[in-house]
Amino acid sequence: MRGYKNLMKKKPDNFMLIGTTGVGKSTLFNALLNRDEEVIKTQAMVYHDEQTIDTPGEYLDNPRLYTALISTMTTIDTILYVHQSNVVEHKMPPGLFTIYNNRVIGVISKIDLPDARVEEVRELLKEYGIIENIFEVSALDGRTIAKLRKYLIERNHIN
Ligand SMILES: Nc1nc2c(ncn2[C@@H]2O[C@H](COP(=O)(O)OP(=O)(O)OP(=O)(O)O)[C@@H](O)[C@H]2O)c(=O)[nH]1
Ligand SMILES: [Mg+2]
Repeated sequence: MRGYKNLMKKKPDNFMLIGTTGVGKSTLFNALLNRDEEVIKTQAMVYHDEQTIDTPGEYLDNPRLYTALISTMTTIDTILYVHQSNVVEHKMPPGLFTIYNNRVIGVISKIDLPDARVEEVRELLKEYGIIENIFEVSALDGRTIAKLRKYLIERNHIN
């Protein structure tokens, strides 16, 4: 029990969220960091405590804005790539996540959606080179977020 309480006090750090518009990045960001804030559309990079960064979906949707993502990657350890569970078409620029030595974690979001295609999205993530380290989350199920949160807090002790 004490271990659990300590974990709840700690916050994950040193990560950035990347994903196309509306996939649930900011909702996840707030849940991971226990931020009790209303989610509004992200218009610019949002920096929070200890190098935690939320990014606008447009930065991935628009190739002219990749440079903003890429320069931010140099400042953090872990990329959380968020992909919505019911979307199976998306063209990711090859190698975007492997430019630097970032750890990359895949997050399949909104798994509560009735038309979720989680296994197909897993296959897609594999094509992007994300094979292990895939988490399935729903903002409606705190346990799914807690699992990812725990992993992020403990990850530096795993490797
Ligand atoms: N059903 C469902 N809806 C969710 C979930 N997570 C987020 N949403 C909804 O999806 C919409 C977009 O969520 P955001 O967190 O703003 O998405 P975002 O990726 O930050 O979007 P941008 O800032 O525009 O890039 C909101 O209406 C959220 O309430 C989820 O797990 N399940
Ligand atoms: Mg957002």
